[in-house]
Formats: sequence, C-alpha cells, structure tokens
Amino acid sequence: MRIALLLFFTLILVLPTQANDGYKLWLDYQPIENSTLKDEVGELMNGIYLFDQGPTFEIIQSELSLASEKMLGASIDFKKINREKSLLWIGTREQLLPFLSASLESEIKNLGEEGYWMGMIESDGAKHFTIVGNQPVGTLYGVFNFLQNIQKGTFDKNTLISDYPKVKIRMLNHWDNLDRTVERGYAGFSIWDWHKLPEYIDPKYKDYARANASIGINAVSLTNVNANALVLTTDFMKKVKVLADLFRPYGIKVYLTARFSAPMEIGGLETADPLDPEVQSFWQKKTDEIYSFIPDFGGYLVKANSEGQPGPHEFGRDHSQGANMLAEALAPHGGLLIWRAFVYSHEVDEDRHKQANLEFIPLDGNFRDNVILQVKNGAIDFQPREPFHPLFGAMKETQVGMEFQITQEYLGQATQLVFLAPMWEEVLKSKTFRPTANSTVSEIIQTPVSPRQVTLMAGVSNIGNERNWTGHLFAQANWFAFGKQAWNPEINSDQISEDWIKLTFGQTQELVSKINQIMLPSHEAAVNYMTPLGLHHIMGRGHHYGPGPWVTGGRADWTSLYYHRADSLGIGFDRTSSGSNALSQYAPEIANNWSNTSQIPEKYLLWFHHVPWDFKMKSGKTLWKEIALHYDQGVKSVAEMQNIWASLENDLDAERWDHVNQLLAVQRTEAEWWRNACLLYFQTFSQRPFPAEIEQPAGDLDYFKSLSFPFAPGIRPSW
Ligand code: BDP
Repeated sequence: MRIALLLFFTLILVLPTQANDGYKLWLDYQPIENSTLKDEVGELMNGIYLFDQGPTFEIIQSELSLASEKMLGASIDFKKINREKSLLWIGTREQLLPFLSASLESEIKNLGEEGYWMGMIESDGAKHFTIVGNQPVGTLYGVFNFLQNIQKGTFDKNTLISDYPKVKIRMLNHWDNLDRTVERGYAGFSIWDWHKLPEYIDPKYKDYARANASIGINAVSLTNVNANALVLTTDFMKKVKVLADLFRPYGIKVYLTARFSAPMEIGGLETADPLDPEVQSFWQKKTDEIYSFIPDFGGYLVKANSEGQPGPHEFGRDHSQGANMLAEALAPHGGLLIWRAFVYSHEVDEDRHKQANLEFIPLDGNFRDNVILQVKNGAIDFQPREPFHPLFGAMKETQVGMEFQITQEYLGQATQLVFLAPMWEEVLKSKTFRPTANSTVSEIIQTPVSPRQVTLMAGVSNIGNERNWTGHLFAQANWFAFGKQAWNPEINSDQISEDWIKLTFGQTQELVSKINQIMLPSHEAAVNYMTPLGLHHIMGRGHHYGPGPWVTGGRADWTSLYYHRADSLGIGFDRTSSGSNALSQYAPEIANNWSNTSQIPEKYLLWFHHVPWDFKMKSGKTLWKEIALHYDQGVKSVAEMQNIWASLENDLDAERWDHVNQLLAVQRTEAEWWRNACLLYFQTFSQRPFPAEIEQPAGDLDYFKSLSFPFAPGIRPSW
C-alpha cells in the first residue's frame, strides 16, 4: 500500500500533465533538472545565513524555504546555520559592512535605496555568495532575481550581478470600484473584498504583494480613477490600512484615487473650489487622518475634468490650482499627487488628440514639486497602436510619468493572447527630439526634472479575482512585462518573454522558441486584424469589445466616424496643417517628416492623413488593397499561433494547454469577425473589390452591425 502511494505521488510530481490552474504565476518553482546546477544550488541553499530578522527578511526566509523545497526537495533549517560556515549570506549593506571593501561598499551604496548586489565575498579565507541590498526591500529584489536565475537555468555563482530600478515609482493602477466591479476588468471581480475588510484578510493579498515584489512593483493605487469619495471615509481608511500594513514589507506603498468633489460629498461643504480655505482645510484634515492610519501612504491619483469627472474647472480654476491644493495637503507627509493628463472634452471644439497639450503646456512651471503628471502612452486612449503622446518632451518643468494599460480594453480583453511588451517598447524607444535631439520617451520618464522630483511608470492593472489572476493565462505575461519594463524601460521585449516563458512553462529551447513565436508577433497580429495602418478607435460602443467602425450618433468623440473619417475619396484623420494640425505638437523633426505621406511610417499613416483609396503604398499596392491584406494577415497570424500552440500539446500540462487552446480558437473567430466586419464596412466607401489573394470576407454587414453585447465585461452601467 505504502509503495503504491509513494508511486502515485511520485507520478503526480513528474507528469507533465499535472494540473496547473495558473494561480502560481511565474513563481511556481519547478524541480531543477540539470544535475550540476542542482548540486551547486543545493550546496548554497543548504547553508543560508540571514543577517536580519525583520518583516522583509521573514518574507525572504519563507521564499527561500518554498523555493528550496520545490526546486531541490529539501527544507532549510535557518536556525541551525552558523554564519562562518554558511555559503550563502543575505543581508543589507549596513549589516554586511564589516565584510565589504570600501570600494564595494560605495559601489553598492550608489545603487540607491532599492538596488542590490550579489557575488562572492571572502571572509577569514572562506568564500560566501552574498546577496546584499541597501535596504531590506533591495535585498528582497536580489533574492527574487537569484531565484529567477536559478529557475531560468542561468545562475552562475561566479557572475557578479548588480541592479537597481531606473524608475522610482513602479505602480499598478487598479480601476476597481468599491462594489468590486472593475472598470475595464476582464478577470472577474476586484480582488479587494472591501465588505469583509478590515477583519477578514484574504490570503490572496499576500500572494498579490509577493508577485508584485518579485517583478519590482512598489506602488499600487487601489481604486478606480472614476473615483468614489467614500474610500476617503474613516471606515474605508481602516480597511486600506490593513492592505498597506500587509504590503509594506514587500516594499509596496498604497495610493488612493481622490474624487475632486469629495469635500461636497463627504465633507458637507458647498464647494470643492481649490482656493477656498474650507476646502483646503478639508483636504488637509483628510490627508492627516489617512497618514494617522498609514504613515507611509503614497498619495493621491486624480482624474479631473475628464469624461464627466469633477475637477477645478467647475470653479473657474485650472489643473495646476487643483493639483497644487491636494499636493500641499500631502507635502508635510512626503506624499505625492499624481494628476492625470487624460483630459478632453467634447465641448471643446478641438481634435481630441490636441487637447491635453493645449491644456497643460501653458501650466508648465506652475505645479508643486510633489506633483507628477501621469500621461497615457498616446494622445487618444490606449489604442492597439498609438504614436507616443506629444506631451512627452513638451513639458520642461513638470515631472511627467507614463501610464500604460495592462488590462486589454482595446486589445482583445481576456479572450485574446496579445503580448503587450513590444508595443510598450515601441513607445518607450520612440525619439521625441525634445528636450534634446537624442531624447526618447524612455529617457524622459527616467529623468527627474529636479533632484526633489521622482519618476513614475504606472500600468492599469489586469488583475481580478479569477483563479489565474488575469483571465487569460497569457495576460499574466503582461503584468510581468509591465514590472520588468518599469524597472528598466530599456529592456527588450524578447528578453521579457523568454524569461516569462521559462519561469511559467519550462526551460527547453524548443518550448521557449515556440512560445516566443506566438507571443512576440501577437501584438502586430492584433493591430492588423483590428486597426492597421494607423486606424484607431473603431471598437464597439461603450464596451469596446469587437469591431464597430460604423458607430455614430451621440457624443462625436466617442464615435468611430470621428476617427476614421472614411468617405468615397479615402480614409484617415487629417492631422496635418490642412487638418487639425495635431502634428505641430510634436518636435519639428517629427512634424516635418510625418506631414509627408511618403515619409511617415506607414503604421501611422491613417492616424495623421486622410488618404485616397488608390494611394500608392511602399509595396506598390493601393491603400485599399494594403488595408485588406493587413486585415487578412492578422487572421493568418492567429491561425499560425494556433498551429504552434497545437504542436505543444504533449509538452505542457493539460489544464493550461487546453485553456489557451480554447481561447486561441475564440481569438481566431474574433479576428475573422474583425476582418470581415471592417472590410465589408470600409468597402461601402471604397467601392473597390477585395484583392483576389485574400480570403474573401464573408458575412452580412447588417448582421455585424446588429450584434449587441449588453453584458460585455468591464463596463459601468452608465457608459
Ligand atoms: C478609457 C476607458 C474608461 C476610463 C478612461 C480613463 O474607456 O473606462 O475611465 O479611459 O483612463 O480608456 O480615465
């Protein structure tokens, strides 16, 4: 009987088909297969000496124990270990001071608060592999890096590693409502169970913090930018405090979204005018109260005067007056005020693309130095592909931070596999030519405007209470990628995907290369079957699920026609000097180049130009033909993704393979739907036949138009 049981458990451990629901993310330490590595790591992990006992070191200890049990099948007895005999030392710079040479000490110090170093240190003739951070959290980051390198099979104890984050605040923005619905959330309900807090602490909160720390995320804004003032009441502060206390040892600070009209909604005032002394005192008291619960509270994130949200304009004040009033309340506590630049109004008679620059550039220099302006990657709204936002490089005295969207509102939501790192990389590596000729977006967001200011990269979270966190298993890769790109905006996407695949699925070269062939082209594929050649904002109304190029009526800047402007002559939004002239908001080097239809990169063509259907593209084909080929290519790419995935059936556990396999089939259907609906619709303007070489779009345009999705996920009832 015993032998049978043993056999049974052994089988469970080794079978590739072992059930895996994705909960463990990239932290599912697998047994080390390479025996040399296993011996080397086994020797090191057999003798770990921790120089500290604090809360962050408790986390380090349990992470090492878990990893050792799973990777080596051995438990670590930390109590028994003698420092001199130990082969692996882990501590902070201060604790390790007696063992560091002066030059090494200063090298480590220069890595900054969250930086870490690892390598061999000699003491009394004995060598110790040492992981050292300037602060406990830096040490934690070092330990995660150490464990990830082991899992990836790249660990070498003789290689020195030192690293530090290039962006100071690496933040998730949850768009989670207090009733647990999530705006643009596709992974179930919010993970914050406000109703049961503060008493009930879901074990998931710790797993969430651990996952974030493992990729360097150090800040979270818990609530929707379309904010509810109630989160600022004392009852909610008690709940938020529980989360802040839990997250602290993981190096994560909590932020809240502040509704601008809160003084009226929960303060009993008749105004929220930022220059009103009573309003100022409301915010000061409110803020002091938050800090009495959470002494290291990060600050507020604010969406104001955009899409119906209240803001300073109602009181005849500008954005800097609104932001500064809140920043002033936070300043005595060292808090930050993050003000969003996603500001536009249909009452302003101006191309939506231009509105943020028009609004904020005149205010440059007016903001307090604890204000950061959070700018979306592009000027419209997280489209499948956008040219970078012209505010990057345009603000000289204001700290500008990046806002990416990890949740795939416009990129297939949770039914499509779209790896977003290449898209973010494209934006980050874009040349702005401002403030200097060599500037890139990445450099701008890494550079503090003054020594007192801090840098920021935020990502709108794709996390919910679904078992695998993100709905689509591959959406985990976007969470992972965001952390890695916020840590180092210069990193290449293929390095991220390779790491994620190795940590999530396995290390064999064939597996990594096949999954990479699915992930890396997946963004271009989505652009092709949704919005090729610079088309944008042609999704279904409100929910943004599926194609809706015909959407018209109501607020103009929420219709598709506003953006694609198709007519019998051609298609595209003229943003040159003969149109809205949004191009003039970029540096002249870009504006001049992109004004010309033969010089602009074709991927942005219809974003900036209204182009005749017979316009000759670089390929020699007409624009109409080229659009059709792109849509068709998008579908073909998904078919290829399916084929590659199908070939992996025997290499992966059945549960995750099947989940992705089914979703890829959905993606194929959706890609075909996009192609057919858009091409049939645009043909009503182009009046040209479909190219013979593409699969002819099938279906009936009226049918596509009639589809309605009243219960599509991620929308608030009011949209
Ligand atoms: C848009 C979303 C909307 C958000 C808004 C924002 O459709 O739900 O509230 O962005 O960023 O993408 O504030």
